[in-house]
Amino acid sequence: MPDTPRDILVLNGPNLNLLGKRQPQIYGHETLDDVARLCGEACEDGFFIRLEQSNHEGALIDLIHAARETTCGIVINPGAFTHTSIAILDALNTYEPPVIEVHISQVHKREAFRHHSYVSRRADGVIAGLGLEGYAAGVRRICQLKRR
Ligand code: DHK
Repeated sequence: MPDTPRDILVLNGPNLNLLGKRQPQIYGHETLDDVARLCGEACEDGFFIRLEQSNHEGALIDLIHAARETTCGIVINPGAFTHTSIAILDALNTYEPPVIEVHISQVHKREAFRHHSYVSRRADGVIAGLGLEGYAAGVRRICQLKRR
């Protein structure tokens, strides 16, 4: 019997590699390294953070597939693929453990095309507008669900 996975995948989509440099009035001045630090701090003992980012839809799907047997939850900010990608939704539908969807900005206060999320049809929780704290909240939620 293999050990139960204790890794949490924190998965970031397109343009989030530029966090801290990109439209800081919307996304803030903190970087993806800060996301990693905050998630590490939020992670309970016995759980581990694996942070990934890609600008490519297929690469994100491959990372979700690879996470199926090796992680106990995904915190995902799909970036703009949130609003366009049935393929990422389908990949998440192959994944059994908890999925928490995070948006740094409050997408519902923004353009109408950001109000719809394909990923929300699968997500067990959705967080928007809390800045980077949303990632930490997602990690805390997965630890809570998996320790039950
Ligand atoms: C990030 C993006 O890159 C946008 O395309 C989304 C999301 C919002 C965020 O708030 O983190 O619309």
